[in-house]
Amino acid sequence: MQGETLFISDLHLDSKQPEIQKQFLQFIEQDAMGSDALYILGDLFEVWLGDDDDNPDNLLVIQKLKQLTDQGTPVYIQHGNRDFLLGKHFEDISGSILLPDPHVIDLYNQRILIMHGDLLCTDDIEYQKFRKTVRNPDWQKQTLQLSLDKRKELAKSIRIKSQQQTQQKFEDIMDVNQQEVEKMLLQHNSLLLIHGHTHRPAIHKVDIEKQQATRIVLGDWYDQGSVLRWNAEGYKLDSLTR
Ligand code: LP5
Ligand code: MN
Repeated sequence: MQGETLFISDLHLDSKQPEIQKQFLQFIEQDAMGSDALYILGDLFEVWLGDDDDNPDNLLVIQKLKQLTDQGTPVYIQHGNRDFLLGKHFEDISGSILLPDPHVIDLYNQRILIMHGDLLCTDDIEYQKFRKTVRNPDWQKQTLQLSLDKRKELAKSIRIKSQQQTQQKFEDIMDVNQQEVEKMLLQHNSLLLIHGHTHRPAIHKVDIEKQQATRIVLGDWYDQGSVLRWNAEGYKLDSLTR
C-alpha cells in the first residue's frame, strides 16, 4: 500500500517448506507492491550457500523481488545468521540493496535502528565466537571457493552442531542482552529499535537515560507471517495467517 513501509524477517525460505514461499510471493503481490519500501531484517533464506547457488526456488524469490524493485518499491535486506553469504550478485539480480547491521534509517523524521538481532545476544558466547569466524571476509572468500556440494555438506554439519547446542542452551541465554540493547540505542542515538532473530514477536519498552525507547521484535514465518506496517499515523505489528 502506498504510504506504508513494511518490515519482515526470519522467513527462512526453503524448498522443503513451499507454503512459506507461497505466502511470501503472495505478500509481495498483495502488500508490498506499491508500498514505500520493504525492509527484510535477515534470514530471508533458511540457508544461503553463495550467490552461485542455482536452486530454482530461490530464483523464483529473486525474480519476485526484481519485479517489486522494478515497479518502484525499494527492497533493503540485512544479513541474518543463515544467509550471511548473500552478496553483490544477489543484489544485482534481485534489485535489492544489502544494508549493514546495525543500521539507522529515517522514517517520518524518526531515527530507527534496524538489526537482525543476533548481535544483541551477547550472553550466547559460543554463538558470538561462531559469528566472528563466519563473518570474517577471509573465511568467506575461502568458503566461497569450495564446490557447492562441499558447502552444502559443511552447512549441514554446522546445522547439526547448532541444533545440538541450542537444545542445551537456556532460553534466556538465546534472548537479547538488555545492556546490549541499551548500549546500541545510545550509540546510535535512537529511541526505536526493530529486530528479528529471536522469533519472539513483541513490543517492549526500554528505559534509557530517563527516556523511554521502544524495541519491536518481528516474528518468524514458520506458522504465520510476521509483518510490521509503518505509516504516517504509526505502526502495527501484524501477522498474516495461512
Ligand atoms: O539458527 P538457529 O536459530 O537454529 O540457531 C542460531 C545459532 N546458530 C547458527 C547456525 C545456523 O543455524 C546454521 C548456519 C548454517 C548456514 C551456513 C550457510 C553458509 C555456509 C556455507 C558453507 C559453510 O547461527 C545458534 C544460536 C541461536 O541462533 C540463538 O541465537 O544459539 O548458535 C549456535 O548454536 C552456534 C553454536 O553455539 C556454535 C556452532 C559451532 C559450529 C561449528 C561447526 C564447525 C564448522 C566450522 C566452520 C566455522
Ligand atoms: Mn536469525
